[in-house]
Amino acid sequence: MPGDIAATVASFQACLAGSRKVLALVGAGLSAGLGLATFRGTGGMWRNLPMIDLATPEAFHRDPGVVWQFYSHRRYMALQAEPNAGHRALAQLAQRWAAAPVPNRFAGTDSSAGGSELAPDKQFLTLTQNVDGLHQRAQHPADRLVELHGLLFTLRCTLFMCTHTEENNYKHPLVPALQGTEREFSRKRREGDDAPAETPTRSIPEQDLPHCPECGEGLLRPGVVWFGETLPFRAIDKADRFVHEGGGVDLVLVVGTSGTVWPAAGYVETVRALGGKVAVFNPEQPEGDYADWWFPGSALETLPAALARELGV
Ligand code: BV8
Repeated sequence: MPGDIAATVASFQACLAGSRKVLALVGAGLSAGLGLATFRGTGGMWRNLPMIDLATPEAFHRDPGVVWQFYSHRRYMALQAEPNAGHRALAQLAQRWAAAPVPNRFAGTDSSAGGSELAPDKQFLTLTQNVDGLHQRAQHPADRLVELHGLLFTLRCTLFMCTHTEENNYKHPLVPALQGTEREFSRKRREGDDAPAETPTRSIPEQDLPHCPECGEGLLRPGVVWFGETLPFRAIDKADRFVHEGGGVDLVLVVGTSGTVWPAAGYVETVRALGGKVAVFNPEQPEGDYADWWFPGSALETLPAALARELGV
């Protein structure tokens, strides 16, 4: 490891070891390379449709069939993927810190402090923007994971009066009409390639789309947060309390995210404004000077390497 990288890792690891409260904000880049497109990596396109235009209530209202083909494809790809070393490293940190109270930093300075009594546990929380379910499959403790934008495998009824929600629905295809969403052909015809230039989206009649088994009437939708929709209150509340209560966050790990989507991106700024340090795990160099450490390369390699000492590996 070249000297400057070794020094970067060593100073990061010293900060991590001395931290009581660490936050991770995770984006699509952590799952990149698992066949799961990032929102910007493929030019933010899916079958020549801008992803950001598909992840909206308006798109679903306009043509639920196209939106369901988009999400059925992503469900399928997420099911084909396996958690990587980056997912596992975060899960291991969350597991390890759950049982790792820190020695009272002020032990011995005040007899009433009880000397060797332990300060509150070291606290760790992952805020993920990813909806692919790979953190959970990496055994990330659920009480230290906040899915800011929901999950592909949660389904919700869209009928106003119906509250039907189902979690962990991994069925593929959800309905026969969504058969064929498994494969995504390249958008550009390669020389001599007989694959279609792109897989045209089909027009699917609404009655053939997933419907609510409870009310029998409502169309089901993916249980994700679309652009223009508010994040789940419980997610925001848990994230806000972690950042604002019980002492500031000492260090935030910014993993595989462009930091372009709000309010998720705002947590990094808040931690920094409250005096926390920032470590970025991304091939793209962070703009400006907000990062105290930058680990270029793929997070599935850089993150486990940076956490190795704390994980005792
Ligand atoms: C809301 C689920 C109230 C669906 C997603 C200010 C405050 C509040 C809201 C806004 C605001 N400004 C604008 C808004 C509106 C909007 C927004 O942020 N728009 C953006 C485009 C400007 N926010 C909202 O609508 C949110 N709702 O706040 O409600 C409200 C509403 C309207 C107006 C005001 C207030 C809801 C946002 C949630 C949207 N749902 N996902 C689905 O997945 O289909 S967002 C979706 O896109 C992802 O979840 C993710 O959050 C985002 C993509 O971001 P990234 O994960 O960072 O992925 P990206 O491709 O961008 O970057 C990948 C990065 O990885 C890159 O940096 C790349 O270099 C790096 N990388 C690549 N390979 C690797 C790697 N890194 C490491 N290793 C590698 N191998």
